[in-house]
Amino acid sequence: MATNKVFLKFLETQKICDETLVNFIDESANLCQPDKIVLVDGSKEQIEAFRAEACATGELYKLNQEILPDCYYHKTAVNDVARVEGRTFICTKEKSVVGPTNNWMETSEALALLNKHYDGAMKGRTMYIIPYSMGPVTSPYSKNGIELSDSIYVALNMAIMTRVGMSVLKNIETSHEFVKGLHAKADINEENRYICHFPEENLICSVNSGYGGNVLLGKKCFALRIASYLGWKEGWMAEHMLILGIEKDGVIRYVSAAFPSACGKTNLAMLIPPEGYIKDGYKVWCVGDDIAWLNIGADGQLYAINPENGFFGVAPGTSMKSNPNALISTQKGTIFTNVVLNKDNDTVWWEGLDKNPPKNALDWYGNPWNGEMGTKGAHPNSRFTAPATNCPCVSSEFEAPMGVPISAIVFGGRRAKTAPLVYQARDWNHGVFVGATMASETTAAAAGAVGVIRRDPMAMLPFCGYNMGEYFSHWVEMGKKLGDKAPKIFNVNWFKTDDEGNFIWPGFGDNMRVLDWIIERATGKADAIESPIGFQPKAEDINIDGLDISMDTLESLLSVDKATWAEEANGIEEFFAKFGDDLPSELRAELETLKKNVQ
Ligand code: OXD
Ligand code: MN
Repeated sequence: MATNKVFLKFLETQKICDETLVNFIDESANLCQPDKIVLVDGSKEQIEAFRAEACATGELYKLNQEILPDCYYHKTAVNDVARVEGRTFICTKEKSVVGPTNNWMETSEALALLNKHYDGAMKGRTMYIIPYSMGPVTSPYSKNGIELSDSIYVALNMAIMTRVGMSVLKNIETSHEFVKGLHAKADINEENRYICHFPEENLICSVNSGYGGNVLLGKKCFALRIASYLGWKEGWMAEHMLILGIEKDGVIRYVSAAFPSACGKTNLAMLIPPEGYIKDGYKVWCVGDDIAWLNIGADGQLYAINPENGFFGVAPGTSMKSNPNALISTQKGTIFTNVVLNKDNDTVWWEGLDKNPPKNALDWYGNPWNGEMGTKGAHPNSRFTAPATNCPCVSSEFEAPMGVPISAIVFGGRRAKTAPLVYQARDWNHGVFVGATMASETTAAAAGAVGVIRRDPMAMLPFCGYNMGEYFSHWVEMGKKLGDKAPKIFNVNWFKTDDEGNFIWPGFGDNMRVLDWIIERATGKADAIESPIGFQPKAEDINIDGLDISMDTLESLLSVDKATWAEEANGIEEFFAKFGDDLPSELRAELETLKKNVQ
């Protein structure tokens, strides 16, 4: 490909010398043909200038700086409001690498297709070079990325969600290691929208979208899909997990937890313990709300870092009641996307924030709106992009280069009847089975049949960058390496319902009561009873002081019905059949044990 002398000169003046990087920028610029290239240096001055420019073009709207300092509002195209799993591909030379749960495209075919859409896509636009680090810049577990994007919104969001700037560029110049990402908004045509991952080439390509999950390439694309592949090759794990620390008697123990979407991960990560617990000195510290990179440390224990630097949270339902720490996190330096814009005072609103919707507002389409119109003002997937350091309970270990030691891994789903409030896997391999068989049932709130089970192993179904059969084997292998230092594995279900369909467990801060038992078990202090599906607490070991829950109700929350679990085992068998010979024998053996135990 011909080189573009003007851009190459620019790279020279910026001291960008790494050959792969120079070629990547040069080739991308020649293909997309931007008018201008700007290097994102992460400085305050540059961020300010970007904000002003984005406001001038209407891409951002400056909110009330007295109430919401450094906060801005953005609206996406109406056809571009969520991740698009159907248009998300893992591209490899051989199909077998991606397994039965991913969309696949052959590498050269995908590149040819993408090149057609990138051709001239940045004409008249600016291409931003965004050097970013997933994880603290000084951590040996962190990884570098370069995103080339023609969206100033992407540049500003990446500067919140990741560590962006010259220190990352310096790292790349010495390590020569980075993941390439190319994003062009093009004309936001959903028929030509592609989110493609090339784990064998360390490359991510996104075109025809401006929505966060599709274009903030550090998040799902790199930190989960590419990173899970890298972890498989390099002996670590990239997981869709929150990380939290529980402080008790001055000691902090860390838990990582995986839940499918809409199961309250951000709420759990920032939980405020019940009053009695606070009096007893308990505190919860948030290390991360979405992604954990797990490495085995020099002492043989499992350590977690959060590769992100911010929260890309769902706004609707976030309130002072459901998650005060998340709401407080959004009160400065935040970009709000597709929420309601209150025209009376230039603030924002969304369903579930409070009971006072604005009287004179614009809904997420940009149309005049007030709370009495009977329509939703904010898109259900409207978001806030907030700096993690805003969070009142952010962990002091948030920047720790070696991460935090994990005592327990928790899996969970939304099950109306099957799964009890909590149980512990008998050992690591059983825990892998528990994670691999994770599922959520559809609720009446969503269109379609109620109670349909969607299996979502380790909450990674849309995010695993390779064959999930191999992914399960990788989990088994990690357990062998960890040996008796492996964290204990648990399953929770906050969503059991009574016969009228009401949730029995209060959830939110009261989930602390279950985490408390988990930590006691993980540190060998609490008792348990053996049930057909694993270890369970004695009812008296779950503290229900101050709760309006009887001992009988608690017993029913903890109960395991063998007939229901026999059906569950059949469902698991059907799901496992997808993986054929790629399913590790250890998981087959666990299924046989379950079948025997629930006979
Ligand atoms: C998700 C998210 O979709 O975190 O899981 O945005
Ligand atoms: Mn997520």
